[in-house]
Amino acid sequence: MKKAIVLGADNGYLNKLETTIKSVCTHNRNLKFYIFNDNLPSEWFQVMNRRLKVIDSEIVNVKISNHQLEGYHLPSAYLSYATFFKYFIADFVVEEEALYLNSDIVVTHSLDELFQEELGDYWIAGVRDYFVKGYENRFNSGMMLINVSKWRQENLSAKLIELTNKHHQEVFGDQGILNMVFGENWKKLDRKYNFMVGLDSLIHIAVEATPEALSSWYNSALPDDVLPYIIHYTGEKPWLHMSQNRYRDIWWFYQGLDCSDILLRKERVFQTYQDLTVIPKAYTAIFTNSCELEQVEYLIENLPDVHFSILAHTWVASNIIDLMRYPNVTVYQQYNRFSYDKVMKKLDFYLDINYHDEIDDITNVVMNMRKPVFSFSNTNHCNEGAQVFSPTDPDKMVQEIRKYID
Ligand SMILES: [Mn+2]
Repeated sequence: MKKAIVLGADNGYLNKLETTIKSVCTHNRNLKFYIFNDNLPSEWFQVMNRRLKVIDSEIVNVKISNHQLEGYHLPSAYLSYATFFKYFIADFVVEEEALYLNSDIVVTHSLDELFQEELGDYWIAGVRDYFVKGYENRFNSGMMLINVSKWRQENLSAKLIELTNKHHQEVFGDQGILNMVFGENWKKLDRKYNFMVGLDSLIHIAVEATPEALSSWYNSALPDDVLPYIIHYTGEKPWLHMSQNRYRDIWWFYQGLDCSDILLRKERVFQTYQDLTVIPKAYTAIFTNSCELEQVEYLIENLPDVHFSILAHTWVASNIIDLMRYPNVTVYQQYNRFSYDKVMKKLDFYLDINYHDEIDDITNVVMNMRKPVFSFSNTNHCNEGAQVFSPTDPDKMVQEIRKYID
């Protein structure tokens, strides 16, 4: 039997929806997608159906245009009324169980194991929201393995609409209502089935921001050895240019895959996002609290095979953001621990070229890693150990860096 997968979306989310579908199809076949919507074009369904046939799969257009969902209060700006489409699952899905996925999710693994979970009398199987105190008993409604027969028998959609009419102002959207109805009667799954990264950039607001609390959350939020099977980009979305949540590159990997690569199961040339892009020859970084960086554009343009990461504790000025017009630049404003670790793990050399103070004792950290530091005489923060150049002769620095990386 085909695995039923339910997604809901509005037209503005079409390319996100496709990314989720492509990720599922990369690791699974024999699928039946139900797409709940009120404005997706029929042509899209025809094209998708033709493509999906190759992997014994199909897509169903569940059109629900007569609804009052748009009138419901949403707890945050990045949510769409489409999130309420999941209420109607049992009215349209004919299978006994179905996997519901938000469109800000990618699947990185076979779903066989998940579909083998016994649902018994549970309403759903899911993963609890957040990894911090106070949320232990609530599930996140972005991924649910749904007991469709039970939902149908109990005429759940009518119940949910009634409750939402009453409570939508005071609860956390559909998730609040579903938790209200299901109470404790949901099966807890391992978090690898709905690995949420929204707190990566919000944790300093969500918990008391002492260094101890942050570092204990950081350790508890790391995945357990394996890449999570289902990654959920709660909070900041990976398709926004400055968002910092983890696994951005994984979303972009699936976004960048050709349908034919997936469907025809071509010899997989592409395994990671890096395969789809240019792999840098070396990685460097600049930590700064100032928007003045000596000769930065000269260095970026003359070292096109070096990837530059610019990190700041603060919001950054527009002249720094605009450096992202170069493909070899990433800017992290208000950088978090995950970004710091990601950058430092790859670092080949450091550029001490920022004006004003040094932050995070960074040149010492880099020297302790036994990586070279390149400085200009007017920005040098090191007493010794750095290779210092004149700001009027940046080419000399470029040549020395070339010698080091070539
Ligand atoms: Mn979501």
